Amino acid sequence: MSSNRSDSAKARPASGGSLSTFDRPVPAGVNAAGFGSDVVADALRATDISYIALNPGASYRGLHDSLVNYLGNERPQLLLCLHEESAVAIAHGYAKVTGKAMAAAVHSNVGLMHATMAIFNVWCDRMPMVVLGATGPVDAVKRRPWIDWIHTARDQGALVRGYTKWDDQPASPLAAREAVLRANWIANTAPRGPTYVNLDAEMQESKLTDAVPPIEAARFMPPVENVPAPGPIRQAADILRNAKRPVILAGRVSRDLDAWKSRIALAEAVNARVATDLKVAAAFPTHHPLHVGSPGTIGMTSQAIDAIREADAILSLDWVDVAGTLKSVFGATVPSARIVQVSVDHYLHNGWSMDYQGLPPVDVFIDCEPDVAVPALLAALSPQGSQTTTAHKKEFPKLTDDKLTVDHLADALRRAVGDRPTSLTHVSLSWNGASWAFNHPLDYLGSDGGGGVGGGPGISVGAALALRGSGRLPVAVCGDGDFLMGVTALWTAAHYRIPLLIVVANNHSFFNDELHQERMARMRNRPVENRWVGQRISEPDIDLAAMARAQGAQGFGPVNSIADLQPTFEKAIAAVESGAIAVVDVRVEPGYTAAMTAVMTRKSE
Ligand SMILES: Cc1ncc(C[n+]2csc(CCOP(=O)(O)OP(=O)(O)O)c2C)c(N)n1
Ligand SMILES: [Mg+2]
Repeated sequence: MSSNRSDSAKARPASGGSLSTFDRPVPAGVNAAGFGSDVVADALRATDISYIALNPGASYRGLHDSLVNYLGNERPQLLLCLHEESAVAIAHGYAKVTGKAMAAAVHSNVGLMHATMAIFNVWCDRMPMVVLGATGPVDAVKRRPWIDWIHTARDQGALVRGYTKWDDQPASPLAAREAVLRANWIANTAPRGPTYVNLDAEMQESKLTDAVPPIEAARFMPPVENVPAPGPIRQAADILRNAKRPVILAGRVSRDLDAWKSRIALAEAVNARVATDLKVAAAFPTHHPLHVGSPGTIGMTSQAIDAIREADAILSLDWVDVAGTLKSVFGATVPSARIVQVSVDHYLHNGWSMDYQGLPPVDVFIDCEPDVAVPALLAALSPQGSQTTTAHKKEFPKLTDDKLTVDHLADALRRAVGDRPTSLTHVSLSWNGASWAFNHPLDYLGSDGGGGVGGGPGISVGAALALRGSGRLPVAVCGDGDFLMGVTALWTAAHYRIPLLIVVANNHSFFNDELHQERMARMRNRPVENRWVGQRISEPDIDLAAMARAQGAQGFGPVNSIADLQPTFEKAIAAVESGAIAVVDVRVEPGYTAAMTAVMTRKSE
């Protein structure tokens, strides 16, 4: 396992920009910690957390005051959000770019309840985050009538304990300081994940009676450095060296460019074919000659399936679902290929959520992160130089249909973007992985992690925040259902001037579930024509561009014709480059890729 801090520093290509001119409080003249929550605020500053995305609440009014009037709303700075789900999603997107925890603050009980799905997304995506919560006074005598009682729970952390790495409800300011440092340390240490600190209102608001002894905070968040054991590295290198048809499943890896290059060098050294996945961020150049097929979210391309079927060795670099992938290729038969798994994910598995997936057969297990294992494997193989000479492929889907499809959307978007460095911060379920080339670890940031629809807009705002000043154009492609659930995250982007382009692949439907109804109908010999009932978002049509404008973004569309796509995207990109948030509503024909449709509509299962 590699270091939490040195890794995240390496993986942090963008400054995250500075929002320091926004929401400036008048100077309060406070220069010494006087209350419990001042100690918590000092601890948050010591963790180097830049921002706290929040929706406010009386349960943490003490901390809120400390952040504004004691720390002056800087390091960390508050980012107001209209919903707790977007507060957490914004911190999620920020972590996807930087590899480092941001914080989200949510009100007692109800705020945390709003936040839960987004926290689950963070957990499944293995992203670091510190979630700060609060509770009405634990001491019942101190509670205000009614409201403090409904907003106090005996064990609030139980709401999120199944999908956080650690939680605590510290009883004193010093214990709270320790909890904040520990929460940050645990969240940022691989396998990464969200942590939750619940701050008692009375503890926050209490006057300090004794001076707080200073501490050197960094000493309480030591970098965790693990190196792979030499034995498994040697065995894995032997397997790869002797394999005739090795396959690498490139899964959860960092945004570090050197690590990206190492993976290319490894694939080329053993002439391995490489599969990637849209569930996680870019892990390998999709147009490299060794990349098989194109990445998808559900269902693999036939080229990837064939490569895995023919493989005599499979190296999983923390692939999200090795067992499920093998099952989809071999059914119940256990493959004879030698399987090497590189992962630290097992340290996180618990009994609440099954996001750990099936148990795969593994011949050699390398207990560290892929970023550390790959250079070690390369060193053990000592390759004699690159074996690959073929040029990169430059193929994108052929456009035959005269109706406007998501492939047309992608084609026009690609042309409008041109050679600008671009980060896809999110893609819709209807996105075709073949329609975009990933050539850099920041070219694609992966999916929502937990399959929680509504995360796309917030995650994209957080990613765009982290990409400010990097010279990269943040572009999100959201489904209409996803956009509608998360649209108010745009207000935060507008308020803090975080430029971002969101393209809505608007098929007027929760289309994913139309396919599920189609499958049900097929299995039961009932009319598939009815699959749209209870799914279609029309009559009335929702004016998505107007919803964007209502949040302070620029709204474009609806775009109904193929010819209008590229010019509209060009205008929207110009708006983003002048500092705006732009949303383009594109009315697309419903449909998914052939691979995904095949998996979703087959008659069995
Ligand atoms: C919070 C949540 N509610 C419901 C679902 C079930 N669900 C999965 S995909 C989907 C449809 C999403 O619609 P949209 O974003 O428009 O994408 P489309 O399938 O239409 O391309 C739904 C409702 C979910 N995954 N998460
Ligand atoms: Mg839709």
